[in-house]
Amino acid sequence: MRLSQYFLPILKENPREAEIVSHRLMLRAGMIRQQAAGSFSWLPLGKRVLDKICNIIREEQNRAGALEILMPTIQSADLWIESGRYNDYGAEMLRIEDRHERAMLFGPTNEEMVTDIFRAYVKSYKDLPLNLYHIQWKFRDEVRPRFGVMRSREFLMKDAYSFDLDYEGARAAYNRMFVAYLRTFTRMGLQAIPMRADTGPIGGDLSHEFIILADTGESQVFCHSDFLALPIPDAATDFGDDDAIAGIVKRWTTPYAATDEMHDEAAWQDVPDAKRLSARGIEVGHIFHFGDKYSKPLGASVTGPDGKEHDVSMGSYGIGPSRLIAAIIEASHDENGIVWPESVAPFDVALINMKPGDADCDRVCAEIETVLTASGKDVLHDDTDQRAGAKFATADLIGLPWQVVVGPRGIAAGEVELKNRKSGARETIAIADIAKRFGGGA
Ligand code: P5A
Repeated sequence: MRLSQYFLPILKENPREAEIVSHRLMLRAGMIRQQAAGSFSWLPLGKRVLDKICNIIREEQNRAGALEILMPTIQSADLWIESGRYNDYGAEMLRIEDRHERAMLFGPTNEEMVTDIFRAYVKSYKDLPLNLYHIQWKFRDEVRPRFGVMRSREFLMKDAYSFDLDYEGARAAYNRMFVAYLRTFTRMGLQAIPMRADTGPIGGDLSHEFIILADTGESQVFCHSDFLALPIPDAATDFGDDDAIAGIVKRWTTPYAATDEMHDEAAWQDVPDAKRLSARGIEVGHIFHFGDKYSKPLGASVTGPDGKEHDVSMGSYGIGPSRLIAAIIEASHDENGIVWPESVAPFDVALINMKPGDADCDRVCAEIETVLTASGKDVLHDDTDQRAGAKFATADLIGLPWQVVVGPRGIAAGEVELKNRKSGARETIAIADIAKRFGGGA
């Protein structure tokens, strides 16, 4: 992609409204634009990151056996009246009336709607377990939308919903999502700690929040430092083996970890002083088991092996992809800008032409772009006539993992400069070796 043909509205000044670094950098790097309080447009660079995040989430949901669907954003109030949540949900729900004066709402979550899908089709325990998820926009009229996409009113959510015959099955489904979450966040370069959490308006008796430790986090959290060294389940994890999955969850729930609301001072005192981590945290995922809270009022039951009707046992499992982007930036930036982990970077390489218009520079840049693209790398080729300093500042700000700098002097020696954004390390490399260096052919 040539920068001269791209849409990257970089801001030179620090936007005054941004209180935390991720919000400031997302605005400055031209990733998002605020449209109203807590509502944002995603510009090309931001949209690329959002898509990468969603793809990682999707791969791990699918690996754990969940099936992707897509439900509408606008819901009828009827289902919420049936479940009993229509009044309980309160002012956070955006209520809408259509032209026939029917009560509608912009979905803050989808437990009711997915239970309605389930009850329409599934009648036998033989069709279980089932886990359906979607990645869809939600609206919550937050009292205090703030910190950009971290706490917005309209935000993206991956929400999965599991259906099982009994508690044992539901617990296995909960465990599968728990393990899928450990893999998901690790793949994004994050260290997420599962913590016992309050269930709030979703309800139920078992819930974990997945927390990224960061000074700008909104919640106070308490955990054992052993979490930082626990091994992450690998890609070969067998999600069909309930006992193995339960073993991983046991390991990840044994050391002490709790959010403020669930904090138990007595248990905390049992953690050795040197192992206590009391910090601020960002909630990037939240999973719930709530049994028959929705299946009972909505009549979602199946015939069991005993020939009797059973209200299915359910759970729901959320991740905030839009909030995740802010969390990743909070965890990975420096004074010059964002430092993207490779797995979620909008492009892999910033290719910087130091002298556009110079025939050799233009030719070598075009060749490198072709070669890198052929080896599967996404390249943002800065062919603009900005000053060198401005080009470097932009490349650092948008935080692509690699910068390839092409100038006339280097070309004369058959070389270009390669800079790693994270370490700052620079090396000169023969133009002929570029493809090999990035994992492509000779
Ligand atoms: C679980 C899936 C639920 O809504 N129902 C379906 C359950 N859980 S939750 O904890 O309320 O939200 C899930 C995740 O969504 C993100 N999130 C937000 N992101 C940005 N702005 C917001 N205002 C916001 N609210 C929730 C979080 O990542 C949360 O873990």
